[in-house]
Amino acid sequence: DEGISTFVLTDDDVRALLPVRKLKGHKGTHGKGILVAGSKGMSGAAVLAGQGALRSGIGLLQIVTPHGIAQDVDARITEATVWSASGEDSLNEEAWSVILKQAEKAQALAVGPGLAQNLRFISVLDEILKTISCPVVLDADALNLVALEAGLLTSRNGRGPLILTPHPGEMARLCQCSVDDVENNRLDLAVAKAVEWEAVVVLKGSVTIIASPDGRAFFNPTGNPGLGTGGTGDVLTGSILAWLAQGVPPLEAACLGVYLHGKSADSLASEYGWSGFTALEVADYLPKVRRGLE
Ligand code: NPW
Ligand code: AMP
Ligand code: MG
Repeated sequence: DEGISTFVLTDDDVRALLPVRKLKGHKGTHGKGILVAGSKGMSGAAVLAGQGALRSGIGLLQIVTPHGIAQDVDARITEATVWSASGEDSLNEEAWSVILKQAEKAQALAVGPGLAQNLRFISVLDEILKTISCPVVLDADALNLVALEAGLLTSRNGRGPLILTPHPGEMARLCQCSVDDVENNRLDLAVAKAVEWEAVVVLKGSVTIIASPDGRAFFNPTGNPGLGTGGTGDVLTGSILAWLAQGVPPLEAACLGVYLHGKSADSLASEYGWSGFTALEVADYLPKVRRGLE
């Protein structure tokens, strides 16, 4: 559209964004990220986001998840540390103390995959938006909860950088419109909301749009319908968390995460076609596509 500067991401763009590892780099220098995710029946979302982060090279991953599933998540994701926080089936407002304590020592925070919609968690989201200074990614149920509380995104007094990763259904809830309204107006809506919310908006779908709060938009050419299967969005959230933790700036971390996630699915599709590969496989393939770009 007129007035909106648009770009199509390329291999060369993305190669230039990849962080370079130092010979003496260690897990501390590779960045610590906090993932707030999971609830009863959706512990898999925490595991998938966690694998997305680990396969994107995060130094240290700490998962905050409710008491009722913490043991399960801990057992299924060997490399992460797991913090059991307040709430039996889903996190409640008392989880804030654990999140704040962990976030003080982290480079990035991601909230939402499989979180469920416990209304008592809304106050925690408010605190996160107002007090956390590191970059924050909101996805899935964090977006659904934010959508229930008008003004949460616009009253945050610009703390840390914010990245939102809605699929069209979540974007419709955030904008209080229909999925058709979103799909018929993807570019304008993504950019308008990125500017309004002062956030990077990753509007997912068959051509994901990464909209910057400065009014630019980036189209992602990678990915295929094989990604239309449960858990792939959770993997993307973990991957973006990892790039942020490694010091990639917010807009660039979103572009890098989206592009490599799609390219991983494209590599899997060359073997399997457009169906039947899984979200976990998309995560597991990420280092190979990254390596292919270097
Ligand atoms: P429709 O049907 O077109 O009107 P929800 P969710 C729309 C967790 N997960 N293009 C579509 O609307 C997540 O992390 C846990 C167009 C559809 O009905 C969340 O916390 C897993 N429309 C929670 O589950 C694995 C699209 O949105 C609706 C669209 C709920 O998340 C799975 C569905 O969205 C899952 O990741 C598109 N491309 N995409 C686990 N293993 O633990 C979506 N829509 O109601 O927000 O449900 O995305 O499944
Ligand atoms: P979620 O709905 O949160 O699990 O996210 C789904 C992921 O799959 C997002 O990264 C979407 O961009 C991607 N995706 C879904 N359908 C397609 C499609 N037809 N083509 C490319 N990517 C897709
Ligand atoms: Mg999702």
